[in-house]
Amino acid sequence: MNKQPISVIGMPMDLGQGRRGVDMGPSAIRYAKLQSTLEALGFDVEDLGNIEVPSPESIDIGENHLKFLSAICDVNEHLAKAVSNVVERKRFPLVLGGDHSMAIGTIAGVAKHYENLGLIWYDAHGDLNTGDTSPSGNIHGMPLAASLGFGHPSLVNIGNYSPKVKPGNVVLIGIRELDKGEQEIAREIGLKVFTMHEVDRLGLARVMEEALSIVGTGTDGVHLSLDLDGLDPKDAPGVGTPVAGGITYRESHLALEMMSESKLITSAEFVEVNPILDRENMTAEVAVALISSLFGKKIL
Ligand code: B3U
Ligand code: MN
Ligand code: MN
Repeated sequence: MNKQPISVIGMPMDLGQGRRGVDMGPSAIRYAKLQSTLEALGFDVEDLGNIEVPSPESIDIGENHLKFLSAICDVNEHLAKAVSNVVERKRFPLVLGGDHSMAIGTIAGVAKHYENLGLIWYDAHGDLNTGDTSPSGNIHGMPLAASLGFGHPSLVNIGNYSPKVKPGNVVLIGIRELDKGEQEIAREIGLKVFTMHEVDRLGLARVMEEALSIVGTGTDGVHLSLDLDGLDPKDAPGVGTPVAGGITYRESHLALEMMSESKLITSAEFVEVNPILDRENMTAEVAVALISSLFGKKIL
């Protein structure tokens, strides 16, 4: 078989935001038949189980502008090691979440294996806050900033190195909500942000062509960090912070199909699935459908 084997890791993280239930995201995605779907596409798939994450009720919240900082750092160190092991074994890391603060760990585990990692951030939000700019203190609004080297030193230095990615190797897609501090940092470091304005104006196909050309130039790997709230809440209702006016189900399939055709993607995570807020596991099923497209499912 010439298809790269896949290793699934669950990250039942729900310390990075305020709404309970996103810790059940990995179970919901597995229940939506992730493994058998990928096996039917011809992949060797192993499921490494979940990283252990304490429940928010059992630990101290700590400082209000960086809620659960210490526990989030601990579990992200564990995730980074698990992900790094998968890359060392030449398998494709597919990480299931879990709130988006886990991306700090996933990316820490991946990026040290690449000189120049590209990064696609598919999300309604920029996740570019730091403890100083965040309106909520929720760390799931900070992982892209941390991966770029901005924010609290303990978040920035997960895996003992920083930064994980360079601004010129990053694209954001689907963005429609940015806090003031996030706008400032995005402008300051010249991030390529495809907001919903560009999606509507250019069409998703053109946005993806441009995005893939940016992350595919001068890089030696590309990580996909896909927050299900990047999709429109009508298509993916089971998320903690839905924002109207998002990327549709169909457009998202096209996006993932184009990523598959590009053969650029070397690791991926699908995050923020919250079964408690969902309707009949719809959002987890959307995640599995999109994962199938990423791994080359064709209609004909
Ligand atoms: N930007 C806001 C809201 C938010 C970020 N990410 C999500 N929501 N999912 C914040 O709290 O940083
Ligand atoms: Mn996010
Ligand atoms: Mn989001």
